[in-house]
Amino acid sequence: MFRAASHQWSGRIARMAMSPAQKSNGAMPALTRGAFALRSASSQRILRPALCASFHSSPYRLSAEQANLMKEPPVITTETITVGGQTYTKDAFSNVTPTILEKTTRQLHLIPTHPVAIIKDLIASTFPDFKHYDTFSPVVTTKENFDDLCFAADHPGRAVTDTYYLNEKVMLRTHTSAHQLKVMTESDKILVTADVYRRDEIDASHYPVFHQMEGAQLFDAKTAVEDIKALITRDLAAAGAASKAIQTTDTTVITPENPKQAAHDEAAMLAVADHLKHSLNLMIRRLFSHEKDLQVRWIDATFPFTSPSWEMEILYQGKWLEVLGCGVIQQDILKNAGKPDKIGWAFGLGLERLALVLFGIPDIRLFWSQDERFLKQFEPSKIQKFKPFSKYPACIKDISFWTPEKFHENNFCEIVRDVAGDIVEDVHLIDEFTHPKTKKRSVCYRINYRSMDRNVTNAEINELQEKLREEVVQRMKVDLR
Ligand code: FA5
Ligand code: MG
Repeated sequence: MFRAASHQWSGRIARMAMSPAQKSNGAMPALTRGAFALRSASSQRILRPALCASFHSSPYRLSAEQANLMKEPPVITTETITVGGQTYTKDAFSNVTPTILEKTTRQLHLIPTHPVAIIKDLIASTFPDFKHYDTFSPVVTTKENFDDLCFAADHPGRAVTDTYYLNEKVMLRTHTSAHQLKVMTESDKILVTADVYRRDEIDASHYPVFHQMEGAQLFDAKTAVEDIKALITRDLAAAGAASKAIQTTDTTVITPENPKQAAHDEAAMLAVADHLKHSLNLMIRRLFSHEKDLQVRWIDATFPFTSPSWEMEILYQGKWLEVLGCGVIQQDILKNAGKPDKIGWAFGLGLERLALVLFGIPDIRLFWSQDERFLKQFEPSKIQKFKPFSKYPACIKDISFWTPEKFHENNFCEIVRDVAGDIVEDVHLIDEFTHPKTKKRSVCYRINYRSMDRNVTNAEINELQEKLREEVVQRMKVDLR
């Protein structure tokens, strides 16, 4: 299975950092490859409005009209990409594909009967006095997604292998944190829900488009300790309905690897960290109030925009499933938001990951199903366990090739996705070796084809596999074995 996990943005991941500039990868999708030749002075230009109309009170907030524009089919030409009523000039960074852009029109978190929206509402109800934004455009600048959040220039998250770029300066957000700075200037208690996009691996809990909810709460740095004590006491008194059957383990300690920030008073930071974990534990207890024997644990993490940082994991089907990342906000971000005298926490959680557990949905692809047997099972504000429709047989195919010099698994995955879409259940690396003489590396990937809603025929899959073999040769310039 692909285990690059570069989006975990964690210090635990020892992957070489490469910026897109360093790593202008040769294996770009067919529709964008031509863009390399088209790079010119004009490619520096970004955000050329195609439909100027009434958009602009805030570039961050979609008006009702803009939300409707998100539903218009995006258009990719050899020179431009039009999405959400805006046209962007392509350049060497442009790697977003039609399959992915089409997803920007779906807005699952805004469909009240969809599990992603149901879970969004349930979580939001546990943060009742937070200001909730859920209609921000998925198109953001690299400044918003990375620079404003203290990402180093060579952070792996910026690589074209990991992120969908419209062009050098404009991209599909990879996390809801891209809106943190802006919304924190507006309020001290915020939630942001949105669709996010990542070039990632393919399996039952990873999908290139998913939904996150961001939360943040700020306190006056001087009175944080007392204020938080009062808040926690109040919450615990009111927490009667939350499940006590959940077993939560937290063995994390503040260490130099996951440190307090120099700008912070220790007592205030510890109070904020306490309130953060308390709020998220309470949210989980409320959300899973009917669940028996749920096991939850806290582990250390690293994010450029928080310190100390943690992740929460839930034991699901015998494995620890990471559901959220969080931490104490970097003080520089609060300074830039015009709030230097505050201290605060932030979290970002994966809505599908929680929905997998809550609704018992076995595969993340199902969230994108248009099949009524899926969609008709859910009602607003209600948690009901998913009733699987019959599991259709899998069809397994292997593909082996000599890797090119700049091979990245995410590029291969992208081609699989483009050719076969949601019919692919997962992709595993099952074999690799390096030729002793030529030093060339050979890989063998196993592709598990299985439709969620119908039987697939061997002939149909053979055709897809053949197409995949052709595309892999053409786009990645590899030799098949
Ligand atoms: C982030 O995205 C941080 N922005 C979270 C954060 C916010 C940290 C604020 C601190 C403060 P991460 O890459 O770990 O972190 O993703 C957060 C969550 O998104 C994960 O815990 C997981 O639940 C979900 N997630 C990540 N990748 C995928 C994927 N490919 N498919 C589905 N869910 C995913
Ligand atoms: Mg993570």
